[in-house]
Amino acid sequence: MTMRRRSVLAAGAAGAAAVLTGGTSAAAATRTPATPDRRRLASAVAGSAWPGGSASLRSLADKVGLRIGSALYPEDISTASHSAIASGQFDVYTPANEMKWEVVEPEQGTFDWTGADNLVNYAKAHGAVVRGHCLCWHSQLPAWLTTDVANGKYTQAQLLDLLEQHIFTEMGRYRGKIWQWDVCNEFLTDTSPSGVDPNNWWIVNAGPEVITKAFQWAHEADPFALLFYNDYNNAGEDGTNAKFRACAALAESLQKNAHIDGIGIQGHLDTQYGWSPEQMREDIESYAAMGLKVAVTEADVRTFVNNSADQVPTDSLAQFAQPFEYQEMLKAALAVPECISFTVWGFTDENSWVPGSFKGEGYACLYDVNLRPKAAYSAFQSDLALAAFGAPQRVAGR
Ligand code: 9MR
Repeated sequence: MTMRRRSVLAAGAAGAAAVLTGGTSAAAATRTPATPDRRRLASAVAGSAWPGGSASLRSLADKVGLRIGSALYPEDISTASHSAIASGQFDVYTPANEMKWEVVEPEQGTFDWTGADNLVNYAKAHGAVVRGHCLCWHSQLPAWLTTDVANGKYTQAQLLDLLEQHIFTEMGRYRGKIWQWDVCNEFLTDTSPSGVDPNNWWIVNAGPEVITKAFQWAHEADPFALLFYNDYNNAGEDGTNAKFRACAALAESLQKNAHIDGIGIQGHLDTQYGWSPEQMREDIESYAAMGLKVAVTEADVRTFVNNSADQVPTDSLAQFAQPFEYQEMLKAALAVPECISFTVWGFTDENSWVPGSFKGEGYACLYDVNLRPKAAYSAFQSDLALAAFGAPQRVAGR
């Protein structure tokens, strides 16, 4: 099954290469699709679906039922030049920060839904859907909560009550309007073997049942939303694949004791580290074999740059490695029909989180600091155009 899927994609690529080069080699000729397909492919190459053409990523991805998305910062909605890209290229949006607890409830009992509402309305206005992010995470919690917990104000049971309330309030507000929710985020250790981190803020303060309870409450709060567990290094990024195993074990227990629909693979890559695209595809297939859907949720590929304003790679090879790693992630996603969406964590280097978090690094997005599409964007365009000729249709997302 696996091999068949790969060879279909490879055949599509070979066919395209044959068209581009005139298709003279014997090897290319034997792998070229039958005449009608070849005509369709040739017209895609000649037409707007090819690099330099104008076909949007969302229109190309739509042909195989894949939703292609981006995390959005408020300026991506409010600035015309950003919004043209957000709405033109992507059809699933994740609020980079606007649905996090510290933003929606800055003071206990005082809510600010401005950013979250803006994003949900923006998605509706542009024929897109929303990935809600994220309900239960150790980071970006409101200061009133972390201070009160540090001062011993709440028992474990009271803290669980607060989380339950938070989940029902936020999911209730957007009930029926969110396609996928990241319910729990980043609970697993970066060790081998990996497992739920006993030192995680939630595990320490609310107890080990917190993950199961969060998923139970989330399913009750919005039975229409697809519920995801989201993490990094859970699909081929760490050499041992230990976090994948821990993630699969956690999902299995949630399938038994609560409700989970899918696994979010963040996909934050860095060209200085090794990474296995084959392992990523196999891991996605394994999640799918468990009956789970998969979403690539926060893809970006960073590298060392001259400075954070211009973000020009310092190693000329990085200009090839960066788009290549993006492409390999996209191909792994396209190979498995249970992978229903592919989201990048911001589309432009101009407001990417990378330079602020990784000293000396940047160039992580599909567009540069001046909103010009980079090689990775063109690679996505051509891979998605080719996918229409070989990648399997996505399974239906609810
Ligand atoms: O993009 C977000 C950035 O603006 C925040 O400063 C940062 C704080 O941790 O969170 C970023 O988003 C994170 C996401 O919510 C979870 N996975 C890692 C992302 C990058 O840090």
